[in-house]
Amino acid sequence: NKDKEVSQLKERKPLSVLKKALENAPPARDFIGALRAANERTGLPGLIAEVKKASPSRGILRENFDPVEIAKSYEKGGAACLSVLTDEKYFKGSFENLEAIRKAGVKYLILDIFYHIMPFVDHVDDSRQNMQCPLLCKEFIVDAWQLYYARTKGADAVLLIAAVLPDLDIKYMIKICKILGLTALVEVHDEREFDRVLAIEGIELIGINNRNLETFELDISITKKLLEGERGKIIRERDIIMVGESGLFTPEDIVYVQEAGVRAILVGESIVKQSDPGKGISN
Ligand code: IGP
Repeated sequence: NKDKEVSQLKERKPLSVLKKALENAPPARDFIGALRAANERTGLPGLIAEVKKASPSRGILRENFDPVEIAKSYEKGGAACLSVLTDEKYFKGSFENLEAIRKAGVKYLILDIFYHIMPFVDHVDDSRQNMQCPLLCKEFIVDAWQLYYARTKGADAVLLIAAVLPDLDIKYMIKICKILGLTALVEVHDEREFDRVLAIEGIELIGINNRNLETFELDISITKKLLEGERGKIIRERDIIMVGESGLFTPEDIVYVQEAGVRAILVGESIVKQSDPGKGISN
């Protein structure tokens, strides 16, 4: 099964080649810092906006799918971070999309107007206009090679799914993430997974997926259920940032998970379907 999951990475460059490529790479961006800052600034959960073309449960979500346009629109609309599906098999994503978004420039209207009326002011277009949002690589990660690979493609954070990874693997991958400067978003769906993850040292960011990855059943009360009582207390004591993931559509849904204790949310379907995805954020 593991082999099946990673077979999409048809050609695996040797680790030494990836390490070499990372020697001169700029440092990863601060994913958690961006979420905290957005949460403090707005009083609402920081938004991780997902660039998602399709899903196994919903089929094609957007016909004219231009990942870079969607990403720019999200950033302008106020997203704190972006999540980019790279899994091809189930979500029709790709690492090319991740790389393209990392390299894309955002045109800031105000700057454009400023340089238009003051053309004699020195400016370097491209570096100044790179997108700022840290990027989460949304992939089924089952081995450390994928962490290095994600980092060479521009990821600042990766998803580690407790349902598919034994504790030892999570611990090991978290160590590698720290070495690479990557943030790990560790995803859980039930009490058992949550307790396993809470027992691991060095966890800073945990996502509660409201969708069961096997049955696709969706229930946002899972976020609330998992954060009640003792577990919620541990989270607050350790200042772990919780992310409410999946099935969030209305302002009421967002208030609901915020009151349950999340300081960030991960939203795909409801915004990627809008004709203007960035505007979808404020609606
Ligand atoms: C986004 P939604 O319901 O807003 O489109 O969900 C995100 O939570 C979802 O894509 C997701 C996911 C995952 C996909 C969360 N965890 C793990 C694949 C694998």
